[in-house]
Amino acid sequence: KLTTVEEMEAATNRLLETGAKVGADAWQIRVKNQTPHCKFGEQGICCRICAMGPCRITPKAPRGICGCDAHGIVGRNYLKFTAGGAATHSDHGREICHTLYAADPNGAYKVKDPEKLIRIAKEWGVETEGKDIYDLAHEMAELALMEYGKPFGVQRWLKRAPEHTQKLWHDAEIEPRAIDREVAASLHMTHMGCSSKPEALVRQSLRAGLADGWGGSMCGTEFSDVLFGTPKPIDTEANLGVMNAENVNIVVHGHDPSLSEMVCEYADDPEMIAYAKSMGAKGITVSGVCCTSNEVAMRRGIPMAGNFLQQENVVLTGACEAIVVDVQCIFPALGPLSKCFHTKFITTSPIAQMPDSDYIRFDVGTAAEKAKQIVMTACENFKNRKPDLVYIPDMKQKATVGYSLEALVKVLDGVTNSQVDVTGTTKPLLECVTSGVIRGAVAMVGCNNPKIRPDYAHIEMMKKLIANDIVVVASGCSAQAAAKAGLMDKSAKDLCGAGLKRVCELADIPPVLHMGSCVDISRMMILVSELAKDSGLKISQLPVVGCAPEWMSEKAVSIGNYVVATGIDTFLGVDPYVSGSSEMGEWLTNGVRDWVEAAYTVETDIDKLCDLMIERIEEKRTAIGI
Ligand code: BF8
Ligand code: SF4
Repeated sequence: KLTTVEEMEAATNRLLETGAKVGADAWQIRVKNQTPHCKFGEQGICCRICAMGPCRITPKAPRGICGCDAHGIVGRNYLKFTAGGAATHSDHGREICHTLYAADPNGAYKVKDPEKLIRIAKEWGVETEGKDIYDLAHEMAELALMEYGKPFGVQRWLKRAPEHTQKLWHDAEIEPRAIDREVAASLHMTHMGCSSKPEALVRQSLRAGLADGWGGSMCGTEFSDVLFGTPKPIDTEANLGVMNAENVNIVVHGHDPSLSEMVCEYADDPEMIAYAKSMGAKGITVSGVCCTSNEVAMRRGIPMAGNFLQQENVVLTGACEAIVVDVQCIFPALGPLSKCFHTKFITTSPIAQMPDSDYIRFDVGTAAEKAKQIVMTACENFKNRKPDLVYIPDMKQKATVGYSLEALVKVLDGVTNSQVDVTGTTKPLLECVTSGVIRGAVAMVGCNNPKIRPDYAHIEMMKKLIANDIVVVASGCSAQAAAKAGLMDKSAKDLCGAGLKRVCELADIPPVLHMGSCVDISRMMILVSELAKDSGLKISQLPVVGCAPEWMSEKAVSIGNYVVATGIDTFLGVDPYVSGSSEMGEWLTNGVRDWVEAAYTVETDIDKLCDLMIERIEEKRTAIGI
């Protein structure tokens, strides 16, 4: 039985009652104070990039002081939005490269997947024969770091794309060069007195997005796998019920697995468990929030406490000894909120420093000792719990997660009826699609946003898609919404159409496949590239679409741009502040198709959005005669 959004909301309301008792603020309250939002901001027609402004576009004032019109202002804002996201994902990827550079057989960080490292090294033309694996790791890390600032050439990873796609990128002049260069060029273009032509701003948005998805994020994903292991299917659980009232609860939140992996490692250490017991607890439970949760769930089976808009709920249980964060998507609200409870809000990164937190600076050199310090701090905090404030909603679902591309190819080998040797490729999946057993695939990604009933869009759309024999691959907070509902439990096959149900049974998989965190959308880009190469079709011809129904972050805009630029039609449930410019709307929903064979659809009615995706998938099937 699925957990419904209504049940999740009832649990949240019960937690908000605890919050009210201790005078806690909550996003549900703040959103009311912020509504209605500023109309200029919503439409993207406010400019404050120079000190002659801010300028706002109205019928009486159709141009800013410099003469820029609504299209230029909306376009610049959109490019800045993208650049913020590309910088963020890519900097996360860079941190992973630095961790790889510091990998040491006797240190905190080891190479857990040497085969994958060697595979990538060969792909990059690096000599591997007779080389010590750690020497190779350091050499590869340095090469990857050079991708961020190299003066000449384009991203190495682009070669993974089908030739046709590479040609489209080349012809449209959107092949990403050095990752940092695309971010810097975007900020240069949006400076006062540079670009105000929508076409140019959209083109650079695609390019900066590609620098993320086919650059920084791909570094993040691939080298995280090398360091921490390539995910394989693993069982876990999801929703607040994974927290344990009798244990020390440590919640890891953020994105970079360098921190969370170490915290998990030490929380599992017998010495630390004994320490927790000495403090009166029965043990230690680590659970996760947001993408860091996806990372450790996929590699260790660490349970998922919740997604983005559930982060405050973790503290509201009154049973969280420490919420340990690194970077991105962390509410500053956690500071004051933790002060209403005994919870320690532990920040660890110079990139994300917040008031009312305990700052335990974490770096690669001191990772082990800092992780131990964090776990001990949490244990020592157990005695400060206020028992009358403890309430953990009894709500969780089983989930099987960990479908990296490598794992996915392996499980689908079991599905093929073909006589030809197709194992180790995407051909079994293609066979299911061409025969119509599966109609197509949707990549469901992205956040929660109070503008959409939280998790509702993710869950309802997924239910409808799988009932229509459309397989769903999910990442980020969308994946967690699915897991919380029960859609990543293998028994969810009973909600599928007959074809998809059969595939789930044969391959022993759930119908919604967990592909990881948001940087792992790079895995999806490789998957579609392989599907295109194995089928001889263009990526844009595959019956595959992308969807971010509840997105909120700059990263999501960057993702949208690289997904579209890779040839995949992308459906958004929240407008990216472009409604103030008809020209920008036209470029994003239509014009870009001439360059990359795909475009955006924005539709805030979730039912309609889902129907549009199903229609698009069927249109694509018809077009290739399947
Ligand atoms: O990178 S889905 S709320 S956690 S931005 Fe953030 Fe959005 Fe969640 Fe991960 Ni992605
Ligand atoms: Fe106004 Fe132009 Fe300055 Fe923007 S760049 S704030 S539109 S004067």
